[in-house]
Amino acid sequence: MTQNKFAQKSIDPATQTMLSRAEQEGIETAWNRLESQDPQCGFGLLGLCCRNCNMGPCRIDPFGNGPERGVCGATADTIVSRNLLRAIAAGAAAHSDHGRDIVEALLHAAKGDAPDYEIKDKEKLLSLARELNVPSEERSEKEIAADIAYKALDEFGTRKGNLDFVGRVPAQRKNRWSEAGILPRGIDREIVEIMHRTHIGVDTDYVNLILQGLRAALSDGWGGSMWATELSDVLFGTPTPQRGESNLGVLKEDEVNIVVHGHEPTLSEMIVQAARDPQMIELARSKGAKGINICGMCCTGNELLMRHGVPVAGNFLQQELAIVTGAVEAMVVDVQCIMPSLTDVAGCYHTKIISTSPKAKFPGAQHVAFDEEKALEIAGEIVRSAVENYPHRNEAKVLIPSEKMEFVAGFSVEAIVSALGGSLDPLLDAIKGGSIKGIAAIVGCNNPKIKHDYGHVALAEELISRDILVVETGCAAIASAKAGLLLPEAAAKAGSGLRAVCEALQIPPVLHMGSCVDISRILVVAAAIAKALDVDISDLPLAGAAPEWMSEKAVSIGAYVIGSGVFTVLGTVPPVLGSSNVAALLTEGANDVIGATFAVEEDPIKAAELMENHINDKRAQLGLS
Ligand code: SF4
Ligand code: MSK
Repeated sequence: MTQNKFAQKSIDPATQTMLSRAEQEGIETAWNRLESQDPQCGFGLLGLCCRNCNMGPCRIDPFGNGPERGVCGATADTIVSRNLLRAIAAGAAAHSDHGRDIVEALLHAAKGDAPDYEIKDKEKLLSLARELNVPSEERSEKEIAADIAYKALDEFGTRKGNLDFVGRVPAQRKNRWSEAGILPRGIDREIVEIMHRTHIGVDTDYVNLILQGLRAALSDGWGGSMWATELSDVLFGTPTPQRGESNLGVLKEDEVNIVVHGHEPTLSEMIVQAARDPQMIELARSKGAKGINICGMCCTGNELLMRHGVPVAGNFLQQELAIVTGAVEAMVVDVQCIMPSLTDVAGCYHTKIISTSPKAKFPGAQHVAFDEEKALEIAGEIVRSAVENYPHRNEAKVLIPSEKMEFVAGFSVEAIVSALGGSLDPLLDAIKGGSIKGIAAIVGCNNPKIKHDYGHVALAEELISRDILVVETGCAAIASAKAGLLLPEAAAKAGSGLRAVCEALQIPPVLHMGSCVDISRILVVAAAIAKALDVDISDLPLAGAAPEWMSEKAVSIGAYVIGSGVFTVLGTVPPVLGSSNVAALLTEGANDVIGATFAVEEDPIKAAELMENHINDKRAQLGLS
């Protein structure tokens, strides 16, 4: 097998090495399974199949040679838009339920039921209290935190008319949402309403359906995700710039390797703490290991690296490959983006897959139920189980790729403001003066339909070379970390204007702003800049991209990003092409309603061109040279 074959699948040498190893060992990966699905269902790719009732399943013939309506009479427009909405509902539910878990953790901590958690960022707690009109004078932090947690819980089925954080958007944007009837009312309410309206015989008007999709997505971006971010900061600390290392080379040959994978920081924070316990380190030594190495994967990795500089072993498509190194004693998973195949891969090694959430169990995995009331004790049990597994490692099977790369991450809004000297003004001045043309957000997953990491890295490099500052989250940010773009030295790859700004501030040209839910941080920056200039977010020289997206969460993200007024380029085609009306609404018509649209472009260089053109148009409209 030539190395070349694997270079078609990923630009990352560590991934190429491990794909080759997996093939030698006869281990199936997502890439193999994608091939085995070929050709994928044409109706599914176009969004033209419906299973919403048992008169179906129905499908519409896109060429007009077969049925044009489902049994109930639903058209292609209805079926495509309903399918899209159900994806948004699932994505918004995933983010928002994560948010709810964080709210509940804060509430438990405030009530004294979760003694291992403390309020790390008191300043942020007080700032939220002011924003939300929670009294703080002569009250304990726990009392304030409990009130904030109750306010947050109210947001899920709110009776107040709209979400609290709608107060963060410029008036122009709020007015647009009101006029379009998409002001998000309550997080759960919008998701439930999608499920109602997409039931057989309810909403069949594709425009009306898509508007509800936008409203539900906004309740994710400005609700569920934003609460997850804000209260994670209160509980675990607001991120500040941290140095760390990324890629599979962070796994250690002579230490107990524990990979924490998924999304929620509640358990992984405790695992980091438990692994630092001298008694646990001593136990590891007694088993022949030199120490305990905690590494992150996907967004759990992002949460930990943002706050502790914990190394990150990889992004979504590397989860199976981490196990193929033969050097992982335990992969501890919570929720979201965990491949069901992990237990099969782990079955070929000594690796334990330990599931922890009652919401996500995996046949073949060991389940250790997480409980906030005994968080550190349970984390200790998990770490101990991994340590005791170390002697079962088969040295003959160990292959850890050498590749690892340093990064600087942890750019919360507060950290960016601090790097700028206390306000966003220097950034605004750089944008007004043209040394930075605009800001691009690159977010989202990996997808084996796109060469792994190529979509992210090529786009980021192209944008910075065009003097566009890049902000990233999720697996996109991990791709940039591995490629060395999260280092201040990467400014050498930027255009002269952006390079000068980065060098003056000692910041990378690509800023890692966190996990998937932390796209809310990007929304906050966008809203703050718009307010400072007294314009709508859609007037700003901003653009978004999801070059390798795959999850329903990414569908919700895309919808709330354009709903917030930011033009967004998708690198993989969403299943909407079965309805020319829906496709036209998303790529053109939406501009009249929300001032932003989607574009689809698989080639990252062409995507950068689209984004720069958009940014230049917005600059011209603002009268900037
Ligand atoms: Fe078919 Fe209509 Fe039922 Fe969908 S809702 S499966 S289109 S009959
Ligand atoms: S982990 S949703 S693969 S970014 Fe947030 Fe990565 Fe996408 Fe999951």
